[in-house]
Amino acid sequence: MNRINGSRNVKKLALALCVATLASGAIEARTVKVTLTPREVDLPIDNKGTMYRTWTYDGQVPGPVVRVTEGDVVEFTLINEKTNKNSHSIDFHAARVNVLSEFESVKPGETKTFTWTPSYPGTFYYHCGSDPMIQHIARGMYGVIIVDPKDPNALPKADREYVLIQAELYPNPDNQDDMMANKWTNVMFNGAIFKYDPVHDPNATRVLQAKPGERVRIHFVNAGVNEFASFHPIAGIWDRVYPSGNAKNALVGLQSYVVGPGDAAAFDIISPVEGANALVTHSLRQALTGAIAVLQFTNDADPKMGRGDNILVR
Ligand SMILES: [Cu+2]
Repeated sequence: MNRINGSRNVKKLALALCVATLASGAIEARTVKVTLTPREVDLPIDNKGTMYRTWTYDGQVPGPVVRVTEGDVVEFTLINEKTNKNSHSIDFHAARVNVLSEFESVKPGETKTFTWTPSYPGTFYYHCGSDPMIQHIARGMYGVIIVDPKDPNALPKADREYVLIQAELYPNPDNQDDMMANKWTNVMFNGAIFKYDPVHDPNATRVLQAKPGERVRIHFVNAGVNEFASFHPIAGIWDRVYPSGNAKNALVGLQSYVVGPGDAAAFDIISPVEGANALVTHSLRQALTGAIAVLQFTNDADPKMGRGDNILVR
């Protein structure tokens, strides 16, 4: 294109060729490098700072938010540092690859790279799949990958976005039998009990924020490992629910929507009034042991909340 500098007609032809190339999909796709580094570390699992021996991506539970666009070439690298004791791996639910090669376990001290292209937009789960998978996930090896649609107008524009990832807490992370027997004590959003709920835990210091009238999109992932989630906004209604976060799956005016283990959906909510909604898993043993997040609607909501890095509130 840069070398074409002749008459206006030549420029028109060049533009037409360029558009045709775009339409045929032959134009070179954007390459995005994504690296995740498993780390076996102690992290707090409640607002008081009770520590738990987690296995993580990048030392965080959940792992980092991975965000790409439909059609990108994702060049992914997993670095399992030699200081780790266990093999780890990645399973991107947004990927269509060979499970035996791309998702294979990587030993401590080894690195794995593979390339893939997300062909469906949406909100997807990622997790470690190394044996025993139930323990690697229950210890904290999970996160979200958001694949934005190629068409920027496919979804109504969200004024704010938040990520909420649900997971059960098993008190002894070494006891795989308890995980198999579903003996959890609490259900957490984003790796801690009542993390965003000062109503049920006075030690909680964080809430999700937005202004009345704003469209708030919750990227909700159920990392399980065993329980289904019936996700409901107390004192609100989901304006739209998009199973797997895909615009073509739009559901309208729902009170709750079930997200199974290993599944994800995008939930849009708009509040006409100031006040709060409590986002809960309406299975009450789950809600009352930790799976409640307060979404506060105020006209002076912090403009940084629900944007940029603050879509997953640490
Ligand atoms: Cu792992």
